[in-house]
Amino acid sequence: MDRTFLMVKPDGVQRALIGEIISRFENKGLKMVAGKFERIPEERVMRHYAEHAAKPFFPGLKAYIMSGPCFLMVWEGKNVVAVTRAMIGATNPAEAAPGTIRGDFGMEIGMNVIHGSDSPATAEREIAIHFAPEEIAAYDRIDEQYLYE
Ligand code: D4T
Repeated sequence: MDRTFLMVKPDGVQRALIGEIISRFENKGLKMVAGKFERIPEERVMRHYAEHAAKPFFPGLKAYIMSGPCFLMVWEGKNVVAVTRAMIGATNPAEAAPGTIRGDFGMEIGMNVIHGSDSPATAEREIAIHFAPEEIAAYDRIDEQYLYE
């Protein structure tokens, strides 16, 4: 089954949105297979956002991600990367469609509540940065026969 890396960012944690966000993905039919609550160490923030390291917004992005604990997760499901990106919405919450997580819960690009991997290759890279293989617990959900044809 496909996997993705999702993370409730420090604003989402402080605004007590972890439960709401998990519920949306659970209700959709996706399956959480790993989760942990932590302040992400600088070294992993740098690896995670390596592609943005030279960009002008990077210092602010790094300070924001390290400003408090995040909730990091691995989720499974058919086409989970595309499905979760659609549920998360546009990068800028001001432009994100209503009904998406950023559209419903955010105001500005620098506080956009949640991260989701943007491709299967990115997902594999990000999962490897944040989780050891033994932290990921594969299991069957009892409703899977009514979620997938
Ligand atoms: P993430 O990676 O956080 O899920 O966001 P996206 O995949 O939707 O967007 P991104 O990689 O282009 O941006 C990463 C991160 O940087 C912040 N950001 C981005 C910002 O603060 N200012 C900006 O101008 C941009 C482009 C928001 C998300």
